[in-house]
Amino acid sequence: MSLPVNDIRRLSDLHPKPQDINYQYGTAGFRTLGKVLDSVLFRVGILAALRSKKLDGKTIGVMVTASHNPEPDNGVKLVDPRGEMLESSWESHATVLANTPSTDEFISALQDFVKTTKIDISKPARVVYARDTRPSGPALVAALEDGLKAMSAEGRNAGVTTTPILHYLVRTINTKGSKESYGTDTEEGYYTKLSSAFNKLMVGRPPRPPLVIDCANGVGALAARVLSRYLVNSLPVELENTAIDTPGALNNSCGADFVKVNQKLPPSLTDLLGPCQRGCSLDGDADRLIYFYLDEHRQFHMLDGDKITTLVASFIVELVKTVGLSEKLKVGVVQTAYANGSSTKYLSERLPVKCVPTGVKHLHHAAEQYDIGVYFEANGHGTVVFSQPAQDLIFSHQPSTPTQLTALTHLQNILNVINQTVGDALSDMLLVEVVLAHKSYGGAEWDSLYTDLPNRLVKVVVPDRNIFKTVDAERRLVSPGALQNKIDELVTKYSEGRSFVRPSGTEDVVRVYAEATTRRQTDDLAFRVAGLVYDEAGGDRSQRPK
Ligand code: G16
Repeated sequence: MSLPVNDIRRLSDLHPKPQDINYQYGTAGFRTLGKVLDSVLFRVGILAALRSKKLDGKTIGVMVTASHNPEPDNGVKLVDPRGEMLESSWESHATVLANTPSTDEFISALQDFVKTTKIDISKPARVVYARDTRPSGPALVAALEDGLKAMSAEGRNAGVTTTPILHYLVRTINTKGSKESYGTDTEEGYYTKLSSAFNKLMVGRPPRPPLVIDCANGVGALAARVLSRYLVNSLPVELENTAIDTPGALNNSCGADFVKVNQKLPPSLTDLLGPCQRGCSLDGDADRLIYFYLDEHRQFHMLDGDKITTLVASFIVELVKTVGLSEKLKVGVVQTAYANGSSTKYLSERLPVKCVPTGVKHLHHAAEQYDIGVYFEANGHGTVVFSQPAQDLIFSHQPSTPTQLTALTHLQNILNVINQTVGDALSDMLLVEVVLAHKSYGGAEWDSLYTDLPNRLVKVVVPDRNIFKTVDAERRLVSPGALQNKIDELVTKYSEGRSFVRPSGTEDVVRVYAEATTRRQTDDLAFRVAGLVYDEAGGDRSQRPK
């Protein structure tokens, strides 16, 4: 059997590739302005069908979202059968196929690809897809559906939902009826699984003050609203920034990325959050989570992905120890270069810690090397993964004392609260709430585990970010030229100074991170490094960061 060339040609002609754009499957799939993604979505539909055929008809996921990016952006990412990110070797194929200029060249690239990858076209193709609330979403989904139609793939439209729910659906569909079954393959199955485990964990805990959830005016608002109905007796929540139909509102002065980068409350929450009250922000597709609280003087404190790692990893280690399984279940942590130096120091004194490049796909794979791997990027994107033997042990272990039995039951329920497929803001939020309730912590107690070094993230717009090449988990630059030496020299002038530079994989910018012992020094270091980056990349002098 060969590719349905006539159908592909007819439909591909409806989705021509713009001539002057070069697409790249980056940190989180293809991501750019929504209005230039039509051909990409059509081609991704075909690629998803081929990926499914290659994997013997397993269901592949496609999520249409640009997550934390501004509303005019959109994007698309593929999800592999266990709910994980697309295998990295296929990312370059995706980039090649998205960039072939004409329908004829696209078809010939497809034919080569099918041959070299040894794809059996006669196999079935199954794809489940969803989108976030962006206005460009419906047209992009229609283009994706044309790609599926061209391949006669079986498509399941999961509608408007969060990225993590789509990942959950992929895993549940593919494990249905097997001994690795992950739950019921519906949204309701997702809410029921997470909330029933959460509700069990909250039995007997004192009532919690309401949690304010900033939904970034995105799809998380819809999901949080549904989830809250399952939590009426366990967690009171107040949903804010839920204006999913207001043009321009998505991620605008709100959401997890805004809070993390600006290190302040979304202005819309200023009058809502009371002293000592905690809140959290989701991002545009609800896969990132940042917590915060106001102290008694109404001063803002952020609890980011590093703080979540510390809280969650410590709690899991404690439970494993109480159950008596410390020798058999090794807990480890994965971070990126963005992790605050204080968090890495605190964690490394207690647990194995690994540093990998940015992108949950890198963290996820590294975390899978542990029995229980806890990973969060500082930006709040992360989860906990349990190896299959670890899960089997947790569900088969026979406790010897009532205390062990209680801890084991908690561990089992925790496993079900966690969405192990990918970072999931709502699942992570429930996990954090469980730990806070069990430890009787408020924001201040949680925050006191270690003190963050002041840190600063700066974006630099340069003519070509691709000239920036990194090594050592993105902590060092090898290109351009002598820039790394200049950064090294600068950093020595700051007490506990650290800074690194990397090209973003989701925005057309270069990112600069800096930390030092004081806020002033940190800002100074960040802006000086940004200036070096700008000069080295040949930027226009008048736009140089100050
Ligand atoms: C995506 C990735 C994250 C990454 C972030 C920023 O998040 O899934 O792992 O940290 O982009 O990446 P970069 O610095 O390369 O732009 P999201 O929430 O936007 O999908």
